[in-house]
Amino acid sequence: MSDLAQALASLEAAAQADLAAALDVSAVDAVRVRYLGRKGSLAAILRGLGGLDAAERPLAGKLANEVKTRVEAAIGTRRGALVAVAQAAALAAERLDVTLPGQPVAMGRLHPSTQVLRRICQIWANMGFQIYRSRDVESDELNFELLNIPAHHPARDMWDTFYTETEGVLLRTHTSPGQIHAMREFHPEPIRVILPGMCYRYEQITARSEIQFHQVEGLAVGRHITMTDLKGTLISFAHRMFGANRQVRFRASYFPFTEPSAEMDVECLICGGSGCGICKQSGWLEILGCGMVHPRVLQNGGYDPSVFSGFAFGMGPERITMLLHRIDDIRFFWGNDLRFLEQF
Ligand code: 2NL
Repeated sequence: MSDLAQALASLEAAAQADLAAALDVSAVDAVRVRYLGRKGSLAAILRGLGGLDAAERPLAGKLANEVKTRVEAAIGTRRGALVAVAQAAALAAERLDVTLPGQPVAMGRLHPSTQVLRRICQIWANMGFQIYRSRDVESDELNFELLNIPAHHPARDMWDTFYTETEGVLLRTHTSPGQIHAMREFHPEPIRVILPGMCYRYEQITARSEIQFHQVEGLAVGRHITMTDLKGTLISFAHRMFGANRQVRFRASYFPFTEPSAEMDVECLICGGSGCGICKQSGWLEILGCGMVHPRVLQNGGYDPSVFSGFAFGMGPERITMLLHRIDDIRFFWGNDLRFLEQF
């Protein structure tokens, strides 16, 4: 019996010494296996219990269990201390330096034609025009007929059209059908609206023409609106958009929905009027089309043309963007080439 007590005492002492020498968690786990494991020292001692007298066995078992509990507790304490040391070391080693410069976030930007579109709309909003939005899918009636462009009329050739498989439903070729919606919504009140939006034309894609592009159209309807209102308002727009000293001229033109019709040019932004490749030596750049709203179109919008008159205009922000930034190919706009887009 005293042999057994002796063996247990020296096991406990050896385990304590090994624990003190264990410098990391895996060394502690090795101590547990060595002394308390199935093939460990304690198990070997317990196997020797069989040779004791039956009377001595309970006391021997009690002694062995006490030693096991103490060694178990010592392992737990040592293990906890080493885990804490390892955590403290990791915290110190991996400390976050909040003063390091951050990873820059890749910033997006607005598409160049969106930037110009918004500038145009801002100028018109400042001049008292309300922004009106309208659908991209339209009826033949609104896109053409109510704008004084009947079927089979030669003027239809001005707009190559994407038709849907539904009879009479198409992609708008200009934002003008939205102007009819606006007139029908607000008549007989006078209106000043600006209509930005995407338009679609069934065309060969080249450096100068795309199958989709934006248009910004404007419309003013009221009593006693005359051609001088049209000219004064559009000249004011041109001065705000291209500079207060820029010369402006109007040339007679034709649109089915206006009479009379005109085109407005500004002095070339590149050469200032002396003539260059951009303005084809003319000194002028065509910026927009305009005119006095045709009486039939006024009527289709719900206004009495003997009381009301109005002017309208339309411009292409992509074309204006090309002139402002000297972009020589319209296909860049929807080509999604970052080398192009990141320049703006
Ligand atoms: C161009 C020419 C223009 C209009 C658009 C318009 C709309 C209604 C009535 C009368 Cl509802 N006119 N719009 C008028 C003249 C010219 O656009 O070349 N745009 C890029």
